[in-house]
Amino acid sequence: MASLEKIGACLFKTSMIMSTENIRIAIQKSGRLSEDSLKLFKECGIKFEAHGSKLRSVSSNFPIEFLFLRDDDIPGYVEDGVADLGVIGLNVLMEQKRKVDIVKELGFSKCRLSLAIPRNEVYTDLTYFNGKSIATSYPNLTDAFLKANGVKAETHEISGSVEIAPSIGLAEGICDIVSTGGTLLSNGLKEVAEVFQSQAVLISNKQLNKTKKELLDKIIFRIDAVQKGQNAKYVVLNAKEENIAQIIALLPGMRSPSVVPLAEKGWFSLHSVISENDFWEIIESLRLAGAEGILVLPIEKMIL
Ligand code: PRT
Ligand code: ZN
Repeated sequence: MASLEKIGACLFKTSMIMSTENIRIAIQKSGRLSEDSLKLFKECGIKFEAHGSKLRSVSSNFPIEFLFLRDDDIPGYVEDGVADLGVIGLNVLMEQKRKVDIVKELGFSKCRLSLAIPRNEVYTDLTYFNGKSIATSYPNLTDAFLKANGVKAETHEISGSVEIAPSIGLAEGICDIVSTGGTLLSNGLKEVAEVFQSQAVLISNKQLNKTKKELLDKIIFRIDAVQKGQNAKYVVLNAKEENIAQIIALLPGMRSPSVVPLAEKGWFSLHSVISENDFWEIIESLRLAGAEGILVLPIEKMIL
């Protein structure tokens, strides 16, 4: 039979677990932000279930609870405190003008809000839009842009399929989200001016308590590590001793590269971390400087 002490200790532990405060984060249930949002938190080492009709999921290894919502509802829920955090496109956030903090740019779902007109129209500059009608799902961002540029146009808010507005005579131009430009092209339109650049951002309620602020700091720390790892590559190469100094001078490592002697006398292996872009720029110089057997490996996480 279990002793009273053991039962007491057990109850104490249970109440500790129950009193742990979860931070609540709203992410898009299904759409262009969903997959990358799920991937990001999984790469941050946060375990949770997200499938099918699930609207809510509690992590098994981090005090966080996920709410799966329509993207348009996320800024409002974060402003009201129903959720503490949210992942949302900057375009939706700025259009809604909600009072929340943007705590991190997440670097995915990149797109732009642009003005577009029928392809056969002659476009000179923004004055083209004076006196014209523009269909958009982003009337606030569009009006602010037109006003800032001294253009007097009429915006018509429509909620979807904005790109067909000119062909059905609803408006003379549109202001819509563009990513590859394929949708504009297939609707006989051309992009003429960029209004706003967007990407997914992590937003936070303005009044997080101390515990939730600490949890947010932990989440940001993990996201930073994932993001740094994504931009960096681990490079391993071999070189003769006499070429080491010149090769090191080419490698912008975290501190200085590690130089490890190889079994063959006079040869060394160099290990360093560089950004992928830097690597492509210096690859030729590395080879000319005598680097051989160059390996480029992905980095999962990077903590500086
Ligand atoms: O159902 P729910 O309300 O949650 O989602 P939604 O349908 O409102 O949004 P969703 O999933 O389409 O987009 C979510 C967010 O992804 C947007 O708010 C943007 O921040 C971002 N994003 C990135 C995009 C695009 N790329 C994009 N290409 N949002 C929309 N588009 C659409 C655009 O409206 C146009 O119809 O794709 C078309 C243009 O794409 P291209 O590649 O042909 O130029
Ligand atoms: Zn939406």
